[in-house]
Amino acid sequence: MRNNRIIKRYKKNPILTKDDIPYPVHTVHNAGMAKYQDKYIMLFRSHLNTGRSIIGLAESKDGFSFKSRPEPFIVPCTEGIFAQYEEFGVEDPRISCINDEYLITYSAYSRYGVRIGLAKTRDFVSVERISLITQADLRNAVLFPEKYNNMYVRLDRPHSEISPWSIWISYSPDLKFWGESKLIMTPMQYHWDEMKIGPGATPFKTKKGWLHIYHGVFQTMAGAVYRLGAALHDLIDPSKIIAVSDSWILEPEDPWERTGYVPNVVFCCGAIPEDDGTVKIYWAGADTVMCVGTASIDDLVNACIDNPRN
Ligand code: M1P
Repeated sequence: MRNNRIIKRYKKNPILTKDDIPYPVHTVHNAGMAKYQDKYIMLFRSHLNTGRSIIGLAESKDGFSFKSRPEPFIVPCTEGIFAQYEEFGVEDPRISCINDEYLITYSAYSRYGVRIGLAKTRDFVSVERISLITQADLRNAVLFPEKYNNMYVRLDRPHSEISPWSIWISYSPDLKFWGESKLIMTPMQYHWDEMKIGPGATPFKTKKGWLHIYHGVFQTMAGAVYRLGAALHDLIDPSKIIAVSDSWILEPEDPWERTGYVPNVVFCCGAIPEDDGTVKIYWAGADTVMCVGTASIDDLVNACIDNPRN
């Protein structure tokens, strides 16, 4: 039965856990992904045993077997404006490569709420902060890896007491000033993502549109369940959504997805499309470990087009 799933789980999941990290951490999760030179780069979040988070880096030649660097890659800044807004930690990185520059969005937590920080690297050795690109309270920001009308394009998810928590799009000429924001996708009532949705992996190009893997949340009597879904955005205008798969594409099933730091969570911040028409999708199980699976890109596109929601 499991073989019929769109996403085929890697048999040796989980692929990275706290036991693989050479410094003390409590979790390894919510990792942004990129290909750099001949390697897969995983920027993963870890809770420290204070409950606050830092971001580490692991590398792989094959996309399945990862080795962590000896030191974390991004820790809360201790100087200037970033220090004020990263006091409680840095979380959930996503990576987008534009013109050989790897742009990293991450959640910056402080007593003032959660903002989105933006940093860049060219070599995954040094990293430079660019700007805090939102005010509080926004999370789950990811950049498209191409400009549209000469503007950088961002998806994110503001929190609000009023609307269901939805996905918005914004544009920037310089990565610092963002605007023209509008809501482009909402949760669907009495559906697997009815409580809230949020941007997930960096969108990737297919023949039929930008494929975006997002997360959706359903509230049950036993707590929230986080699943993954797929949405197809227009290639010319990414604010236009062509279709959203009516069904989820991944739900918590394995023991390390159903129990852990936060039970019943699969959460994705990165996916790597390959030349053979498949995509490696990386997700965290229960906010605790990292997992990987593969899918045919056509199957994901068809899940949106052949079985769309209204
Ligand atoms: O615990 C599941 C996830 O909860 C939050 O995601 P969202 O903002 O969509 O509810 C985040 O804290 C995320 O890091 C976490 O994995």
